Amino acid sequence: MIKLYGMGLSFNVSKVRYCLNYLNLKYDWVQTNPIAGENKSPEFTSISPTGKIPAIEIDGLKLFESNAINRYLAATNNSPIYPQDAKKRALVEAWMDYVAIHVAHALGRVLFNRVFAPMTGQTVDQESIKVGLEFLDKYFPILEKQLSQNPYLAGKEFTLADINLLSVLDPCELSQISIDRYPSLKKWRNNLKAQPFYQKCYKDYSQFVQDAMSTKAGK
Ligand SMILES: N[C@@H](CCC(=O)N[C@@H](CS)C(=O)NCC(=O)O)C(=O)O
Repeated sequence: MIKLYGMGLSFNVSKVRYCLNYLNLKYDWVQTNPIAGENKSPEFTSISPTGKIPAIEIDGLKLFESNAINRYLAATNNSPIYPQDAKKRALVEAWMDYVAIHVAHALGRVLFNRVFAPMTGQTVDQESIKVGLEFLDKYFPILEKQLSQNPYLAGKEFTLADINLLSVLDPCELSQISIDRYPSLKKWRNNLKAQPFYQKCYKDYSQFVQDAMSTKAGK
């Protein structure tokens, strides 16, 4: 049985859960909460040397980094969401990288300072919020253009790149980030949010936060 380590508040964990669901793979979800320091234990760092969630144990392999995990899951299941064709695969990789390196980083600034810092009593950095929003104002139009010309991020087919972006956008409402100005992006998102792989595991992100605050465990 696959073991997935992480907690619902992490959009990187959601990313892996969406992929597992899409591929119809069953897994045990081992709740691991960085807010409670559970990512520092020797047991966990033997699986994820960076101490970051998500991590996974599968077929004797201990793997971390959400995109690497999803690539492994899709590749070992011969799924077209990670195409075999080198050119198609390269485009999927390019959009995965763009989302993970640029979009997620900018959104993470806003999420951290508007949600996690107040939740955990850390200093809120207003400048970081401003910079994050400025970057998103540059990145969202690029995603909008791509999705106005293609049904999916990497082209005609649904791929890992879509799972990547979908999960990264999950905290938008909670972080007061609106994508209303981007109709193609919004339509693409609403369409995917209605799919079974998403519906099966998505619990409204704000509910995760409320749970975290009420239990103080963040699970
Ligand atoms: N690039 C990593 C990012 C993982 C990440 O930042 N995880 C956060 C939660 S979303 C975490 O574990 N933070 C705790 C820490 O860094 O100590 C991935 O895609 O898996």
